[in-house]
Amino acid sequence: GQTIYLDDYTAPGWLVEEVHLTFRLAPEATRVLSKVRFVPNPDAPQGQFYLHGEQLSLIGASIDGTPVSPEVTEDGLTCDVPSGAFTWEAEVEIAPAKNFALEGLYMSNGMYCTQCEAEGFRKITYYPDRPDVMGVFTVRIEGEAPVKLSNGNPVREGEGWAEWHDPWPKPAYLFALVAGDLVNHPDSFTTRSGKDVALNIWVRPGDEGKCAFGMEALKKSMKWDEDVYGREYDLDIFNIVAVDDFNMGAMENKGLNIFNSSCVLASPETSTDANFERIEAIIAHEYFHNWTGNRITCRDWFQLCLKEGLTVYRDSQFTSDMRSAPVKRISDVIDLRARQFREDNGPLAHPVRPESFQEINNFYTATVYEKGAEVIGMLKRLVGDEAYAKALDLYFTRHDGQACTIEDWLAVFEESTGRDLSQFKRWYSQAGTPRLHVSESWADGTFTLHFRQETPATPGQPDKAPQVLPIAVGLIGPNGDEVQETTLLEMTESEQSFSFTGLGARPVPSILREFSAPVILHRESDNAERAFLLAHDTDPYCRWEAGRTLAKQALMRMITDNAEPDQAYLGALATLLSDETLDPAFRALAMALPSEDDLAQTLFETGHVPDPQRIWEKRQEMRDAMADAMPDLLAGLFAAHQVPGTYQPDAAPAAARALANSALALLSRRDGGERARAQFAKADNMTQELAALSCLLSIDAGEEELKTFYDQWHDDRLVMDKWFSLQVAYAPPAQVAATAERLATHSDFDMKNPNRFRATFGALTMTPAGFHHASGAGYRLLADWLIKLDPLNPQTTARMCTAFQTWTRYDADRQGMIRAELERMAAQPKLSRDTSEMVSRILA
Ligand code: HT7
Ligand code: ZN
Repeated sequence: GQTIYLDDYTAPGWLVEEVHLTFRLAPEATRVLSKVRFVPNPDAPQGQFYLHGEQLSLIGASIDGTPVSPEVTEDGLTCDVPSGAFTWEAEVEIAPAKNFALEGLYMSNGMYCTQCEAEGFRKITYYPDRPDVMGVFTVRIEGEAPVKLSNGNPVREGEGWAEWHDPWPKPAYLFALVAGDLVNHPDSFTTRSGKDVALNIWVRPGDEGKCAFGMEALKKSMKWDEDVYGREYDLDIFNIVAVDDFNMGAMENKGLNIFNSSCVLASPETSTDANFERIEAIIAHEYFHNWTGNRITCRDWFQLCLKEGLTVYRDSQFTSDMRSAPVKRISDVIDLRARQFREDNGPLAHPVRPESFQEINNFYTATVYEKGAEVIGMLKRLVGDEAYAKALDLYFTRHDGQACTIEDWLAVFEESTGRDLSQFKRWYSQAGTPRLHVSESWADGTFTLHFRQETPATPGQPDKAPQVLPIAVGLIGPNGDEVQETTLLEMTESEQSFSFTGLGARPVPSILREFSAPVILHRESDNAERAFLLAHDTDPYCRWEAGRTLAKQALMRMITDNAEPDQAYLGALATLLSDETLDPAFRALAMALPSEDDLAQTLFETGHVPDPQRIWEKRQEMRDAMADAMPDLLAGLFAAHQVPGTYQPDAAPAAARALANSALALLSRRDGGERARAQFAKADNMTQELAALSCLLSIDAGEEELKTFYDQWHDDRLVMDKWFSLQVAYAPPAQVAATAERLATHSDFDMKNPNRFRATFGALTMTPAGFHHASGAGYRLLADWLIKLDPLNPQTTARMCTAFQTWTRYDADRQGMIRAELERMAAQPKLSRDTSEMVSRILA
């Protein structure tokens, strides 16, 4: 494949003033007529006129009304054009019903919809499909579908047609069209300057009862963005559409957000607490893009983190404000380590701003999104809240309507704070997770922390320079009182020491409070000290981290030395769980053991070869030990956190359910599933029903309930996704691959639906002892299905290849088997660019 480099960026020769599109919709032969006013870019040489276009049949084209015969290739066309402004017209034909890649214009359950980010618009018509070309779009939709939607405001409509006009210039990736038999859940919002905005969530008939929660989330997001960032909505209407067949979570098209139905439809009966929280966050995320992404967009796709890192950061602030800030922070750290650190530690590591790619769709990654958000969090920590607000105001006023770069972003911070951010900028260019080593010394009332940072080599980056690390630190005295409240240390050198003077006794340091930088902290410590921090630290993240480290050390000793479950850990955990002053959600998080994948990585980094089966067994043994060590406490927690009355998805009842269900999972290991069976039988909401069913399946006792669940929910596609993944996730390791294989033959399995494919095969890859089973059946099955999916849906196929990214951790046999599967995939004659890039990067 051809590699594209950030350094090769050149400005577009031609800019777009206006675009008029007419769609004559038909499943097999949609006609798209385009009329585009091009003007020469005064700041760049014009060069050869080029329009992107893929999988289009060109019917005809003209310039200023005169027919032309462009030179058409597989990925675009060139044409001789006048030297001044001109009007380009073209007619193309496309077949949305045959588009299973879910990019461009496609059909989902009889409904037309589009997905254009990153480079999908070129599958709709010939156009300069790059984000730095922004035009004003007017769209006419012709067809039988009763509902026809596009970006911006509705202009006119008649029998069989509708017209939309978006006054805000936008790049083609934000274009959207939806047409189908849809019903809406309407509402409205009055902006702070008094403008009324019509709000709609459009869904398939039958789903209208699942829109209310999403609508509330939207209104909360609109209000929050006004209150916290001073950003108001800028059109008369805001539409959200739920689509069943979708490659990702949702898409922020201007004024017409399109959502994977799993990320917007919610009801107590069919959605879990986790689903509700995720839906609220994604609605907020897409809405926030209206300013960070749409009004200010990216100059080129290398700048993706400019909009994604900032918008993830904004949605995490929103969730912290709506729910519990400490719980959100700890959950984000868990996710970051599970996804981004995993990426950073392997062959797919890349900088937050990549410098080259073959297929941009492969760079919608945890590094661009989640590490990109961490970088913004660090910047805010370093400059302070007030300076951050000032810099953001400057960013919005200076760059409104522009396509920007990370340089533009950092410049507003440099100018508004007077800080030199040249070293900080390494966070955008250097891949890999810094390791931060810390040791301490104590003399004459002075406590000194000695830090050393190093970042391991990553693909293409053998040597790393020191980064700016904001390290939030507090000190706890021997009696458990905080003797130094949180202070921010700014580390810039490879090695650096910081002293605290005038202390009466040697304190215990609480380091990296709130997880102030995305690093891996290495510090010699012992169980007594960790238990002390778990009991006394005032910072919830550090407190949770002390517990996690205790658990991890205990599990590591069980795996490497055959040690018994650590009583010190079990005792400290019991003390924490009994503390009724602590948020139940925090306690539920503290009860969760480090994941199998986390343990595998730590084993690998400490010179061991991880054995997935043994890791699984030892985690099970620890869970049995937890159940045995505190049966009364668990029973008490379970009983005390039952939530009476009507189900509400809010943080407080959800937290109680989380704690009760964590207790239930352990209790079920010893009560034969009695409590879980009772909970399943009487559950009136999906959180309780699913938790109970999971408990039963995990003790190999849920056959009956699984059938009941199927009978109850076989008509609900989102609940059926849960039915598919549960069975794979809770199968005994030796049965995991066989279960996924069997489910793929079920009449409800549909490989064309990414949610269903992920429910089945994503669950396989996220069940390490099953996926990495010594037989190799997991590897073979995944490769078989990725090979089948690739010709239909390259994006989802490529994304799921990441299951193999940790392969070099494992033993020679497993490595050999994985390599063979990757090579088998690579050898497929027509492998997509997406999958081919991923496979070759993983193998490199
Ligand atoms: N900006 C969007 C990213 C995206 C996407 C969404 C749906 C389908 C395909 C897609 N490719 C890229 C989603 C977001 O970050 O908000
Ligand atoms: Zn986004």
